[in-house]
Amino acid sequence: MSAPSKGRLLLVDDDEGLRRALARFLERAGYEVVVATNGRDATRWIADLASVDAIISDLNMPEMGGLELLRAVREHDLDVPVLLMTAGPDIASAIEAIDYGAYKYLPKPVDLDVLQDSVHRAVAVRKMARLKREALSLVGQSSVLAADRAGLEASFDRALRVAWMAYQPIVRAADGSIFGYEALLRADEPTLPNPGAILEAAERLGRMHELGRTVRSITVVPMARAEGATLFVNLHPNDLTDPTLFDRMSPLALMASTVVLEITERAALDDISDLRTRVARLRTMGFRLAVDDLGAGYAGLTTFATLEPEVVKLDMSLVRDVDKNPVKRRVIDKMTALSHELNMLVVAEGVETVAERDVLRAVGCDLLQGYLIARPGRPFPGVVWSV
Ligand code: G
Ligand code: MN
Repeated sequence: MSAPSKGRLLLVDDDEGLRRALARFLERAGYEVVVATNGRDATRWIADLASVDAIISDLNMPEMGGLELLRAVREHDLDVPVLLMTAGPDIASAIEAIDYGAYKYLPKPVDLDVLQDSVHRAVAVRKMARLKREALSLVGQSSVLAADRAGLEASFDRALRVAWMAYQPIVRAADGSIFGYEALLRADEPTLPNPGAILEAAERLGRMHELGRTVRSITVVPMARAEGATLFVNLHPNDLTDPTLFDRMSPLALMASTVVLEITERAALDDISDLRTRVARLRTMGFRLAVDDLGAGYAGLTTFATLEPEVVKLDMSLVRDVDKNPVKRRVIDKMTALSHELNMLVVAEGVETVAERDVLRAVGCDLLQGYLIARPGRPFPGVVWSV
């Protein structure tokens, strides 16, 4: 009897020779391999995806290619990792593949070491997703992250319908006067209880652009009332690939000179094609840019370096207890000085106490935002918020 399989892989390729060679290689590496000759053939497994740990598929195949297969798979299973192999990766298909949650692109000819490593990781991700759902159901939250597409789709649709924007003031550190407002997504949808859950749902469903469009369309209406104030709008890196963001006649674009687009330092910008061109175009349209959540978790500075932002927003984890923590104070002090050298405005986020505010003021932060000043709310009465 051989050792138990490391997992079941569905291998899809119309090239018989390659299919056999890869199957043999993966079987030797300890996996059970089932094969299909094209996307259509692979859909035999659709009803049984729970038993598949990862799919490795060619992109271009007769009858049904890899992207179409990916879409069909995602109708039924949001977790199973799909690795796409292609000889000529092009940007359009890569973007679509990412939108539909492809796990990885593998250039052909496939490097076997890379394949083995990617499959190993993919299967681990698959197992982690299963465990995460198990854990959620243990703590009685199984409904929060619907495992099936239909359920999540319904939650997401409801969230979009009831979405509204809360506005949190950003004030000048010097005198507390209003500089602007950050628009923050809210939706009273119990199965997606916070903006993070809505964002995760959008990612898993490949509906990021739809979410971004909704946010942008409902954001501007109330701001017409806030004369002279700057509007801070959060963008997900994925929004940068949405052509409607660059529409000069959109309501947001028409007020671009009073808008700062925030892009988080938490998510990687690496996958965005033509990033510099896109950023330059936003500037030509009159937008200013901010790096959001600076100092949070992630160590790199790609977003900062690439955007060369007009505004820097220090993450609240850095701000918290800055009055009690000399290391934090020194870091913020230096970040602020450096930002000023580069002509950037510094916003400290998540200010909760008077002691924090006093230190932030002392080290020269220009703008302050946080519960101490005001919670996000509906600041302009008389306006209809839900769209
Ligand atoms: O990632 P971003 O900085 O855009 O997120 C801002 C989030 O932080 C909002 O959801 C907002 O409600 C929350 N927030 C704003 N001010 C404070 C604060 O002072 N303390 C805490 N804990 N959260 C805050
Ligand atoms: Mn923000």
